[in-house]
Amino acid sequence: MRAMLRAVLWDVDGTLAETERDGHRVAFDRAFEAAGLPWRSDVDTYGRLLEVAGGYERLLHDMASRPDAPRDPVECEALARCLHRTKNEAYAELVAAGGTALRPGVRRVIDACRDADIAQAIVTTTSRVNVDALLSRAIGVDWSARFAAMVCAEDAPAKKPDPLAYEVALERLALDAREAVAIEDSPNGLAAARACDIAVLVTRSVYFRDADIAGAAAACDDLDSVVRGTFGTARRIDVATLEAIAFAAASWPTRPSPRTPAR
Ligand code: XBP
Ligand code: MG
Repeated sequence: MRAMLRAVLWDVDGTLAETERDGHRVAFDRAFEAAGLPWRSDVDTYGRLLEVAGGYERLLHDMASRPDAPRDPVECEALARCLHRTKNEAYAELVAAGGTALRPGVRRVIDACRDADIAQAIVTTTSRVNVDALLSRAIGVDWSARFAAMVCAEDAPAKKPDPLAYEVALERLALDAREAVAIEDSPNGLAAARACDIAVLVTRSVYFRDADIAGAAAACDDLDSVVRGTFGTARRIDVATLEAIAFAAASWPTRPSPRTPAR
């Protein structure tokens, strides 16, 4: 079956920029400090928490093991909401100050896809305001003109590895899974896209350098690096490489849709 690449679906955190290590982690610490809390996350500790997708959910998970966090669930959730809000404000300040540059090759591939008339979408568990803060700074105020669809936490409250965000993206783009390639950095993101039968290129971020990425169609250290996959090997990611990834993945057996009960 000949696959035609019609869309590239971009994860945000870890894929476009190292926003987890340099953005959200630092912003959480600033929120803790502003609230007079002694909690801090060093790079490794925060990395372990990334197993939980969603900043609010991650914070609640972290608070569950902190002896000085409120024990009452209502109090705990109220504090987490307040800290998460402050974290997002601090995140906006950090990215506006240029603390989270795009990863190598990201801008080049976004522009190449635009020039080749390949649709692009944002598919992320972070909220819209955070995507806007990051891309306004990294690309410019007109950044959203490059994207045909944007699926954020507000659009898909069930977070990766739940496939909802990718389901919504395919629906909004009116595309079949085999017409898209997702670019992801994390096992949760990979699982979400694969559950929809979308071919995934993994660009390994600092936190997931050694993660298990079984099921990925191809992988690279960043988009300017050598990429290897079922299609073969290429010097770096460009439109031809993305097309080759989609083409090779099209011969894989189709997976049942996650929302379609198995017969
Ligand atoms: C990664 C996430 C996000 C961020 C924090 O999203 O799990 O939750 O860590 O953002 P993705 P919020 O890799 O899908 O881009 O605090 O807004 O949740
Ligand atoms: Mg990610």
